[in-house]
Amino acid sequence: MQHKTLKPFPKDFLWGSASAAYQVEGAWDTEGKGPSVWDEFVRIPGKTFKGTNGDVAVDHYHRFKEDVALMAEQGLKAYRFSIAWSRIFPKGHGEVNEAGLAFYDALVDELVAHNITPVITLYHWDIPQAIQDEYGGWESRRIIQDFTDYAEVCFKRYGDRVKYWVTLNEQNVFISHGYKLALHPPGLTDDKRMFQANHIANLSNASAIAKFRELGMDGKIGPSFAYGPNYAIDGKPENALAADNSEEFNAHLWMDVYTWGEYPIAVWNWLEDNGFAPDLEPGDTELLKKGKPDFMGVNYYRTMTNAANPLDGVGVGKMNTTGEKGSTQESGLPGVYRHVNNPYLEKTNWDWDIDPTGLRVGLRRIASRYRLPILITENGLGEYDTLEEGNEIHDEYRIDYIRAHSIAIQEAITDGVEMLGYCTWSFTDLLSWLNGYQKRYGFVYVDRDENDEKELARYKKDSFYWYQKTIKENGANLINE
Ligand code: BGP
Repeated sequence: MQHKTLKPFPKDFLWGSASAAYQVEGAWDTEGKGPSVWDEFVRIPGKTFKGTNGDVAVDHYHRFKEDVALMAEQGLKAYRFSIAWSRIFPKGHGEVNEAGLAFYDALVDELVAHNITPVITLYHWDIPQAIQDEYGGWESRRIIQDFTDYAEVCFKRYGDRVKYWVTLNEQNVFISHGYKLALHPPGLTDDKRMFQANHIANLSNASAIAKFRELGMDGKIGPSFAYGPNYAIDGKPENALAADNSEEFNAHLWMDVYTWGEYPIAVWNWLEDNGFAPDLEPGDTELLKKGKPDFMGVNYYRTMTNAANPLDGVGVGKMNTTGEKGSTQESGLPGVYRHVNNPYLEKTNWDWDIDPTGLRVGLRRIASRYRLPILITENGLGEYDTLEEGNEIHDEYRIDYIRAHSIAIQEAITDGVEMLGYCTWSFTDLLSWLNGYQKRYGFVYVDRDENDEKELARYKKDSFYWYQKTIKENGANLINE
């Protein structure tokens, strides 16, 4: 629908930006931190682009004050970051590492002192290696208690200053990449184990939220979900059904469980028919139903376009992690859907469709289906940047991207969607898990690459100033520019 005028952004709209511990902190074995699964996984030859790792990353651990000063200069209203579980519990449970807690205390204090709202992600993919070794991590129900205990320590330590909490980041991604595609730890290709681990992650998510309620925490909590709304390639009914299938298998399978504690009917039926259904134990559904979030955290990068896929059709396809445009292979789920090229959309050099309208579509679908407010916890453009003379970076492509997506948010607000905020990915450049350092997302350029850490100097890109203006005007500049 088209509107004659757009509603303004709410006065307290959180114009923010985001990061994750492993991608920015470095200091991987500093001050008592235990190794996480990523610390080990990146050492396996061939797993990451040019063998990159987060040992140093962009050294945020030591430079967080400089980074927060830049956030303050930009006028950022919110900063979403994750806590590395193995800094707090080096072995995943048991003894707490006070130095780890103190680091995040200092970061939270620094943010609050600069009027930046902290948004804490409890889990952004870096489970302590010790519990992976001890009991198989997400494959054991023991993690439910360990994750809840870890969450409780964080709630109690930071809850006086932190009012926004994210439980699990992109459960759909770390589970599928970890247990089906072997692209993330623990590097498996086993559907049965994947759905089992996923169910246990669902229970862990619900248990942490239930603990938040039980403690009477003052604040809001929810998961961050990687949502790519699904289109059909055309009006052919089989393709429309494939798009519905993909929406069920790639979105409802998680968001229904988060909100209602129930698996979508057609997916559950398929899981049972194929022998992949996770073990449901007595009390599971009750626990899942206690996990209703206060908001849906949404990480939006792209839409997916679908066509029918026969039972002997396309399965797993290679992803583009090199930045060679056009190197992504087609993928799908045989008998369910096939992701196909959308000829209407421009793509990034990593073959991700650029689709601001898709964001509006997605926000509306979530608002209507789940009746929850939405916090965009990630959205941004991963591209090559060029450092030019005078340490300038002219990233007008990123400005265009963020502007277009911000307008889509404003349109969704005008459609009636309740929006809490918009955290772009990312504030500084950082390590892209599989794509090295050359795929950049930040407002702030960090001078390092795959081969050389250099001085890790920070330089403001043109997008830094553009977002600064947007925040200052609370988005009033967007449609007039
Ligand atoms: C999300 C992750 C982020 C970030 C982002 C960009 O899936 O939550 O941690 O990495 O995607 O993805 P990439 O780094 O693969 O370009």
